Amino acid sequence: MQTLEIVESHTGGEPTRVVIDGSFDLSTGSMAEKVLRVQGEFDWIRRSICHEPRGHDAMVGAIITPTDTPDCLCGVIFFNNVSTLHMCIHGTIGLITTLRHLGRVSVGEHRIDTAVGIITATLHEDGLVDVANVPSYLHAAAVEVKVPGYGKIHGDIAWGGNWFFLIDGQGPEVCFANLDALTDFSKRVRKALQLAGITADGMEIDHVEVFGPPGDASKADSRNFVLCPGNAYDRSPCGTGTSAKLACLHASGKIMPGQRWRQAGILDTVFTGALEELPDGKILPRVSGRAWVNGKSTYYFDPSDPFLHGLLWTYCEWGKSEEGKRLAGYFELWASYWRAAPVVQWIERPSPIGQIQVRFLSRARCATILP
Ligand code: PYC
Repeated sequence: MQTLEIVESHTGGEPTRVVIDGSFDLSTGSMAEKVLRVQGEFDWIRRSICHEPRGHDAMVGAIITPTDTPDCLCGVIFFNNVSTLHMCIHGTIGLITTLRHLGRVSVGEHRIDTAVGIITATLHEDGLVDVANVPSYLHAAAVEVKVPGYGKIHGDIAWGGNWFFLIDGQGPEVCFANLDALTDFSKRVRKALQLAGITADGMEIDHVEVFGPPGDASKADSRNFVLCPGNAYDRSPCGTGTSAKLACLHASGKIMPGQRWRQAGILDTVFTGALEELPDGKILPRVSGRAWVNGKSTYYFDPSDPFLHGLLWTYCEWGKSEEGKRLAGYFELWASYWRAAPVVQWIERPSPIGQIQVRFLSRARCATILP
């Protein structure tokens, strides 16, 4: 029977499942080609890890790959409940902590190949991991977007290994009690960006990061809430989001090389950031945090299990228009390719567009829930 070996960890509350063994081969091709293969041929690995019944929406996974890039320990491809991620710092901290747990790395610097470039992770004796990230930068400052229910919101668009829309001091107060309100606000912001056609040079801004004052100013400089692409919130302070924040602070002259920025997340766990200036005006962020290994699993793939690769659970928002219905038709074709059957639900909202939610379940499960 097919199996996957997984080591589990969390970094400041955000989980990472690292695949350490399994029956798949990613030994050839560039990192970009490997990412495409993970998105297609090996998407079952992502779904098995991040979808129910084994996973949940906040789950992040990582596949270790060989790499030809000189001096690199390995390659890594991160993914979440909707797709692959460009980069992930909490996941890198989890990866290095996992490899140390397995006796595969020792204290010191390790270069790692990712979908967006080479990063360097430094493991310290006490378990702290520093990640020197990919070059980061502010793309556009104080971009205005009209958000239904909130009016005009201003945010910065920045790259920190993923694309972020960073909002400071607007929207619901950034505290754990406001999780639902922060999620709703951030989803509306992302939708408004999409509807207004605001992108980062054509790339979707799929993370929204809202900032407020820290709960305890002796421990952090700021607290954030980060909405991830699949609508889960980051339990950690989000390392790529912290990198994007460092780029914005640097662009507005609020932080200098060598200064420290302590970013708390919504659970008040903290990542510490600092930066170097690069000759092209970008910055090189360095983000530090700790992870804890908290499990090890063998996944079994019994062909008679209707959910062996997880519930295929996709959420999309299209206008309730002929175009939307046509796209829903494509989904049905796509689902039949994956031997799943979609349940299409129309959800009416008081917004300029209607929405459809498409849920894919295996045929066996659908038979029991479809009217
Ligand atoms: O820590 O960079 C990060 C991250 C990205 C998405 C979730 N965590």
